[in-house]
Amino acid sequence: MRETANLSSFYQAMHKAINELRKLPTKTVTLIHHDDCDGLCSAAVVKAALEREGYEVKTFCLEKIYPEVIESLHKNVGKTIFYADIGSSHASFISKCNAGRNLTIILDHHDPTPATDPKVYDLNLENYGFRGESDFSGATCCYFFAKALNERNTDLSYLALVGSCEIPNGFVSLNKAVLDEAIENGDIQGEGKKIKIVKFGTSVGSFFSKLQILGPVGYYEGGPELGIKVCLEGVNDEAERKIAELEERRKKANKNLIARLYRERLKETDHIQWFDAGDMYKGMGTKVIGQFCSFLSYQRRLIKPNKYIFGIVNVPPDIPGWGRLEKTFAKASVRVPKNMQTLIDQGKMLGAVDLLIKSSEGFGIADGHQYAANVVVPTDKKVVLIKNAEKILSA
Ligand SMILES: [Mn+2]
Repeated sequence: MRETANLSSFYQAMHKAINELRKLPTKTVTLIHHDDCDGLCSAAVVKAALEREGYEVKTFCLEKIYPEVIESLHKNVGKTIFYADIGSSHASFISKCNAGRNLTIILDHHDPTPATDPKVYDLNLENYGFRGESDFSGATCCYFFAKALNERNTDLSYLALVGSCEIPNGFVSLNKAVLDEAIENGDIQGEGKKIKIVKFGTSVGSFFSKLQILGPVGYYEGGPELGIKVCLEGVNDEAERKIAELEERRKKANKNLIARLYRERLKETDHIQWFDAGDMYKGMGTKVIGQFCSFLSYQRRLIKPNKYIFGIVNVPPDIPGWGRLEKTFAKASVRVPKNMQTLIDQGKMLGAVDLLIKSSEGFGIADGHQYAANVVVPTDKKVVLIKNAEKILSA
């Protein structure tokens, strides 16, 4: 019963963090969260759970862990900071920035680095023997926190399931347990892909798709805030209109980019196929490039099945709710075509996130999973990144 043992040490750590939270006099919490559907669901779960306990929650949506942003958030003392569906990959860096100053609770499923500050609790279930690629999402992890905080919070289970739709293998392991529980409690109804959120009367899948547009595409225009509201209250007319408008804009940009790639083809090295979209997604969150690369990985007439896909886009310098970044950045998203995934699992090829961490060492902020990852680098390091990656893969 290895899993049981791991889960019990997870809950031990969870309760330790919650005890510390309850001991603190401050009732204000900063909640940093990711911008995609899972990030919005994660934020909604934590926000609702904390507000029910009388906390005031300020949400702050981040696409990436920008070092200067993290440094500024942790330089104060005595604050309570949550990270939802983001943060684990940089738990070491966050620990360094925090240096014992603020209670920091990370609820995430991305590949973790060790948290080295005792005030930083990384409650990622990857640290307890589960896989963030298949067994649980950020929202699932947040849901476990909500339930540990107060067992009445089981009504939020639907959000764990909506967030978990980003995991391609369906609901297994921890997610399967959440699904069973949600059905038993009557919060979710139905079977397979058609499962429904009872209180909203919408399918989990369509709810996921809408939030997957609202947060990432609408990042620079209040999409995340609206998205969290939608998570808790359902999709209203305002949200419906916004989603349609954002989707239209993205579709147009995708279409232009696909046409361009058919015309110019992707650039290639021995192990990499890549393109630079520049400002083609201007105004939209940079997550869209990852979503485009995922789509591209299935376009057999455009891509080689045996090379890593790199898609690059410019990052707007302004972080909503924070300010302007010092440098200008570009983001590279990496996707791995289907038949390379088995090779990665067998250890015969480097996983996407490992590749990006190595090839951007010293100048990039990389994170993600083994089949899908991204990195933000200073604009003038785009070419260096590709060169480094090729060098690593040729070695
Ligand atoms: Mn996630």
